[in-house]
Amino acid sequence: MLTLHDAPRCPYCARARIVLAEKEVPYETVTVDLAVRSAWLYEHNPPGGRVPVLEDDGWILPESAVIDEYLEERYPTPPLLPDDPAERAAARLLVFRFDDLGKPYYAFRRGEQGAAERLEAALAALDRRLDSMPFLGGRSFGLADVAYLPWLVRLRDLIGFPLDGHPALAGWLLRCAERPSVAAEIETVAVLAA
Ligand SMILES: N[C@@H](CCC(=O)N[C@@H](CS)C(=O)NCC(=O)O)C(=O)O
Repeated sequence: MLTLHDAPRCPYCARARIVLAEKEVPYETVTVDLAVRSAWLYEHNPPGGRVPVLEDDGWILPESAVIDEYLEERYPTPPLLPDDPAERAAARLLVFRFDDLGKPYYAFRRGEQGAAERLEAALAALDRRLDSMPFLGGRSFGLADVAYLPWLVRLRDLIGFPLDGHPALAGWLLRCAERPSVAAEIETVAVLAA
């Protein structure tokens, strides 16, 4: 049995939750209070004791992007990376470059000057990409979408950041929301927003 050390408000944990739901893998959840993290977490994911952490039969894996790749290989059905090597690489590149969105997102959350403009620019880059393809990773939903969705859902539903200027991105969010895995995450965020 898998165990996910998880925090509902953590978007990195959401990456793992969405992949586990896509693959319909049963797992147990250890809900972590981010303000009071256990010695276990610091010991097994030093130095910060961050979540998510996945346990698979006693074997321990941190880092959301690595967890998602592990789940993809361990549970290949349904596939969340394209068959074509070049398309797979393009999807991985997008995950690898997540900080292009993450940095301005967290700068905006911290209220840094100029962060809203930098965040708009990052959203515009995603919007341009989605002008020519239905999903961030290409023709079908996959790990690249999972890598970005939790932040976009929080921007839209928790922070109220307008996405009106990015119609392809807003459409992609609606398209992804049709999937039970993403709908569940939207529900998690709605509870946080309530
Ligand atoms: N690079 C890590 C980042 C995980 C992360 O920053 N998690 C946050 C919660 S959203 C955390 O545990 N923060 C606690 C802290 O940094 O003190 C990943 O992708 O899993």
